[in-house]
Amino acid sequence: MTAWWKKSSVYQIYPRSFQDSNGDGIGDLQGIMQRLPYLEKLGIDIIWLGPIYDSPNDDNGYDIRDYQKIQKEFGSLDDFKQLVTAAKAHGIGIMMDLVVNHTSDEHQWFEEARSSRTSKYRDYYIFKEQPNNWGSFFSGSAWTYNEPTDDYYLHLFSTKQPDLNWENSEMRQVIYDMMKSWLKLGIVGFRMDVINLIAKDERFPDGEKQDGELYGDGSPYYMNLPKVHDYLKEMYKEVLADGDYVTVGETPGTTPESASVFTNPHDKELSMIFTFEHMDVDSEGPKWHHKPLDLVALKQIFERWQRELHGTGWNSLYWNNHDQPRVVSRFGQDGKYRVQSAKMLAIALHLMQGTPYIYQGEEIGMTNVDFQSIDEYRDIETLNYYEEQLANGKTAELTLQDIARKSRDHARTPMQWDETGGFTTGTPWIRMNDNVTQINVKAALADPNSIFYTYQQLIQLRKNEHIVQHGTFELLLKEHPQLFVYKRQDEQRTWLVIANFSEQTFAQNFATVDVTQLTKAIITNGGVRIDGEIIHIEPYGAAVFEV
Ligand code: TEU
Ligand code: CA
Repeated sequence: MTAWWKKSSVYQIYPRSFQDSNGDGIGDLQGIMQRLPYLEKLGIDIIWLGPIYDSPNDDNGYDIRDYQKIQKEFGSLDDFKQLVTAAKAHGIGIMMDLVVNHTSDEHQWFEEARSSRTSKYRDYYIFKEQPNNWGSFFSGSAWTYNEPTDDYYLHLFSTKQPDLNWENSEMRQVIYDMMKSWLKLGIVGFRMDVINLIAKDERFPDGEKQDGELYGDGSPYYMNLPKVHDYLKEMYKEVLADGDYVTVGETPGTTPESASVFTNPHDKELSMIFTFEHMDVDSEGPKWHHKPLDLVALKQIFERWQRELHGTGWNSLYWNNHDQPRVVSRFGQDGKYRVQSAKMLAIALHLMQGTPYIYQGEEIGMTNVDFQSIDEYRDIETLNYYEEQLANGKTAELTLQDIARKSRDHARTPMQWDETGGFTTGTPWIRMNDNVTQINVKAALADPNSIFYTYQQLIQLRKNEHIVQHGTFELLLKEHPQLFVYKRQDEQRTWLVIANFSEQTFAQNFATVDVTQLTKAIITNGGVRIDGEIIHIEPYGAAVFEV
């Protein structure tokens, strides 16, 4: 029997930016409920709900103050229960974000831990007399001095996100109980934030330092350590074993080889993981250092993941999430070819094997934002980077150029529901994209040729077609710098997927495919035409054919 989530498509909601129901400018649970009919129309099976727990919002909910409480801006526990029930009535399951690599520094555990060396919560966190040289993901040292106990605590992310100590079995048990209490409310699973960072090398060695860098790279000592697998197996046994849940681990720095350890069904760790390899393809070193997309490299990455996990584990497929710039602006073209390239990107991704994730607004082709100054940004990673660069003597102008490409805030502006916004009656917590007048849900639903309906079709293909769920993947034209072409094949059928990542036009023939036999496209953006033995591919054209 195929696991149910192998036919499912997931829709990610960033609660702060999806729908405000009470005019305070912040999205909320009642707002999400209002939009369930829209999500049902799109056809998705699962909502991945960004963190909605009580939080001081240093990192928009990824800094949790109380795992058992709903953040008051988002509503109440009753609202949450209502949402789970209402979503179910629309055929949608709720997957919660689980953030257990760290808590907020305002979590009661940490407040007690930092106040006395004899607190029982001391050992829930990681305190050291001397910091090592690790840098934090959000700039600066990964260690902050704690005055009351005259030592330092570890935070791989912001100073307000102290890392939990997974060596502590009592702490682990409390986390497992917390997870069970949410599962009891009827959610279908968890998306686990940086779950491959929870185990640390207990020696806490300095990391290697590049010339000119302030901090060492600690990742070999906290990324994918063997103990992560012990913890995940334990978690599975304690929490997940007696239900048919879906789990996805967010795992930066993971290769296909380690991914099959996380996701093979025998080891009982996770249903699937998020890779970052295809997200790193347009940067050199740190994410801010841009380089142009190398399609050949991107195709190689997809091919490796598709091949390595086929039959051994399970892939997740994504272009966007709340940490990434908008894909149509990044790997597509958000001007003249916006609609065409957004559909092309959707087809290229959704025809591969794995469970696809659609980030809010992707289905209508939302773009990056033309932020005017640093004051318009809200994200802590962005703001810290800006300050750090300026302190290091880089100009504001150059720093803003980096930020304009990669800031996480591109993903976090309000969902564009209609030509006036439709997100809030008040002032949104982060500005709306000016192009809302053209790009919005209302317009998308009214246009039968919109990007929305391509996503709707792709979601149905995923649900219904064995070849999409289980077929093999074979990359064609490996060295072609603009065309992404692959075959899917199962016992019965062969499909050919063609996607043009450029503004160029191609007249292509194939050594291994009899083009004259290709029939009507299964799905297309209209940019591919067959003429005898030649396939004509227009700018950003994409189509899928049965061979
Ligand atoms: O992101 C983890 C992660 O790897 C980030 O550092 C990522 O590299 C960065 O956002 C890219 O710019 C997760 C969450 O998705 C993110 O929103 C949180 O800020 C982070 O964990 C800490 O909880
Ligand atoms: Ca609100």
